[in-house]
Amino acid sequence: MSLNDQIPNNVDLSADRKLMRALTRWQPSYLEWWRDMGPEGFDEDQIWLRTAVSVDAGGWAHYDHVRMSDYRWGIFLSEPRQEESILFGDHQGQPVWNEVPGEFRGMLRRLIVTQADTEPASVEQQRKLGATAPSMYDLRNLLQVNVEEGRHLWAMVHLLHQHFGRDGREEAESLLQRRSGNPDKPRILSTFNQRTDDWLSFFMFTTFTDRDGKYQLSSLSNSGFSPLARATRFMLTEEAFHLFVGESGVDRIVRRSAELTARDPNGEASPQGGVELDTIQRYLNFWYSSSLDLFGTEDSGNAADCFAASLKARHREDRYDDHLAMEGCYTLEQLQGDALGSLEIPLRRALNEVLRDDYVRDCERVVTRWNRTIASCGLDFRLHLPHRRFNRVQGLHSGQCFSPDGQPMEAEDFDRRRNDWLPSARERESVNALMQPCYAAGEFADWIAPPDKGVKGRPVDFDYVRFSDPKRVGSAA
Ligand code: BYC
Ligand code: FE
Ligand code: FE
Repeated sequence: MSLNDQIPNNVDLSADRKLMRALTRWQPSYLEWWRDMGPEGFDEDQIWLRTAVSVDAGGWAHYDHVRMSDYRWGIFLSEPRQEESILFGDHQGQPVWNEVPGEFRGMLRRLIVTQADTEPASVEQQRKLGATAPSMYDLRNLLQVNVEEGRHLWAMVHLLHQHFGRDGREEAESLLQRRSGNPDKPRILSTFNQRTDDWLSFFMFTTFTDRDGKYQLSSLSNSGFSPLARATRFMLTEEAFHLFVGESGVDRIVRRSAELTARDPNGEASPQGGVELDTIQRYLNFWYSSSLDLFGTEDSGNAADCFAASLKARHREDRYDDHLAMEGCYTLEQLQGDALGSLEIPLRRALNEVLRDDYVRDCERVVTRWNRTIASCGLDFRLHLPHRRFNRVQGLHSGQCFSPDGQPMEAEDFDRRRNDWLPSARERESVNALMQPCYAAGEFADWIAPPDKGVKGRPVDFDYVRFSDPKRVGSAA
């Protein structure tokens, strides 16, 4: 089979011999990485997966049972918009670029590599989760997310190979060499070196960290560099599912915890085999604060430069009247001495924070939905987002201690309260102890409620996974 057949694409791959050659060389390394670092233990099983086969709004994905080891990752760019001109920044109004502008080569490469690096990182973080899937439905969703993050890596590597020559090929190799959490060759961004060993972490990650992905991709989707804009626009259509997995996954845990809490004589979920609502809050605090770090520094020259270069816009840049962002200031709150003070910076330097503002609002909506579920079980307990200063390790508020409501505090006081606000090692162990596989069609682990409906019109008890070894169904192997 030729590479062109192996890689579904709409970039006329077969016509570009040089690109074909580069990708043909990279593909074996990718497959080796996938075998070593991709989802563990399901190579021979048939999973009901969607595969991107075109960019048609109506039917871009094909759903079928696929043997994991036969999965094919495609390369797709959204169709160009007609008569496209650059929407924002110093090059506003000029025709979009189809080639890399020489003066922005370094900046663009850095953006693409940073984006690319997160994709395999997340697959590595999720490598072992299949062994403890709470259901066949959830196992299928995990593997769906994994193959799509793999495809996102392909999308970025395609850009590196096509537009960055030898540097691009070297970067593409390095993307397969770094490893999440490895102190010698870590992934680039902080959150992507954290462990996601349990399904509560996985659902928090897909809620909060994939949502950073949505906002970063959204701001790249108007890039003046058209191939990046078109690649990220198509990635966003897949991202929606990852966010659904996270938001609905946490919601189902919350529902079960609330039901068990309401039923328990002492109002606790854990004696009933569930996750405590307090524990869910602490996991939320951890993943949300870590994901806030992914937006970079509040006062950022990089962000200003990328916007000026018309490479990285704001979320839904088309909403704005002024696409230059030269006028106006942004006021940041910052610790000055012992007290909070304000700091005014030019709008362009504040664009990381502007993007974070949109993200925070979106997260608030999600938490409101989870709280509705708790209320429907008759409990007064409510989840909430911690303040954006809480537990930050990047930017203006890093290296300082703030309570979840954003008040400055002494490091010793923070350490004393740490286990009230963030999951302790013991708490992680107790969550991990709940994680036992439940692989029979239509059955679910006790700590999570079933979903309302199945995938793409299929019932909840559909055989989303056909195990090559039928003994695995129902076994706690
Ligand atoms: N950890 O001005 P600064 C996704 C670095 S997620 C470590 O603050 P800038 C996905 C920064 O790189 C979306 N380092 O930052 C989700 C810089 O280093 P250098 C991923 C960090 O550049 C789930 C230095 O600190 N996409 O797709 O304005 C599953 C100071 O720079 C961190 C993107 O991120 C951190 N948290 O903004 C799968 C889009 N934060 O270069 C996938 C591309 C900052 O001086 N990336 N640093 O050595 C960007 O737009 C920007 O690089 C960032 C940072 C927004 C990340
Ligand atoms: Fe992705
Ligand atoms: Fe994602």
